[in-house]
Amino acid sequence: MSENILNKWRDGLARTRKSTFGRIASLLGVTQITEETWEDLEALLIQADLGIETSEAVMEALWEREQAEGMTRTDELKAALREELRRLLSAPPEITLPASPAVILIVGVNGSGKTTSIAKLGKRFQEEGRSVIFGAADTFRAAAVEQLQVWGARLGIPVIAGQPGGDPGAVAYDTIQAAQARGIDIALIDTAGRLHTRFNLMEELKKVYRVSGKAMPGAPHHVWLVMDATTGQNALQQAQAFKKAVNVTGVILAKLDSSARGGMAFAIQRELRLPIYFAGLGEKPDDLQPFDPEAFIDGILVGF
Ligand SMILES: Nc1nc2c(ncn2[C@@H]2O[C@H](COP(=O)(O)OP(=O)(O)OP(=O)(O)O)[C@@H](O)[C@H]2O)c(=O)[nH]1
Ligand SMILES: [Mg+2]
Repeated sequence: MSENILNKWRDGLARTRKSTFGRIASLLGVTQITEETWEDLEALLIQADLGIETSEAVMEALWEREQAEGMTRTDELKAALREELRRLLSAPPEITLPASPAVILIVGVNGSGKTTSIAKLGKRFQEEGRSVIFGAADTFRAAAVEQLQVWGARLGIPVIAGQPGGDPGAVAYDTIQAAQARGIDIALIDTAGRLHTRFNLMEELKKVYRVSGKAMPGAPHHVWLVMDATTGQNALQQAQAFKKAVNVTGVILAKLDSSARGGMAFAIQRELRLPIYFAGLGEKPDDLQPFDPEAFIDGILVGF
């Protein structure tokens, strides 16, 4: 990986590194491991947003290693922790584009970063030489359509929009048809933010999903859930609800740069069993980076 990209990860993860994981680094200096070390470490992992289950799994793995390897010093424990954390993360699979257009539906709660992530994805796909179309199926707010249109104009990406207050399923349908008619490679469909607990809105999302399949058998080919890294453990419950409603195939973990507790990435992989395709490391278009476990670990644990 280029030094430039590694630095982007380090900059983006500075808050997480300096707060929770920084405290872990100070805890695991060069002393003897005591009962207190274990207690403090578990509390800090939970604070870092690994979630209780994932924190416990890490602690168990470390206890076993303490026995098996006869660890007595905190610096040995620190090295073991880095390895165990790394083992929790996998690189995402290569993004398959099984049809033309490949249809990607973007979902998530309000304000998680969906529309911005779509713009960033559009730019990235274009730079890879693929043609892109945006579908503004967030018909809830007129400003939402405008936001996507502004990005579309800036990037030279066509935007299909419906009537304000109109049927989001119809916009998805029209977007897929337009993509087919124009021979476009990738259709990115934006949806309105919705709370996972709102029954009607989740039903509406299911409808957008079904209607996409009517416009083109097999669509949507991907459903990416945009998660806000600053939300904390609530985000896991939200994700479970979205998984139940539509076939979520992966996560975009946005706003890692705004979060002091980037440990959610571990819980997403271990508890939700979803790949993280991209991480949002800032607001600029090229701040959306393919998720890279090595760069992530390096970014949160510099000095380990
Ligand atoms: N720092 C930072 N800000 C981000 C990132 N992604 C999105 N944002 C900001 O988060 C805010 C909300 O982003 P949107 O893309 O509008 O979120 P949304 O999910 O489309 O919101 P709704 O459509 O209202 O549900 C904006 O101010 C974005 O600039 C990120 O990775 N880092
Ligand atoms: Mg939006």
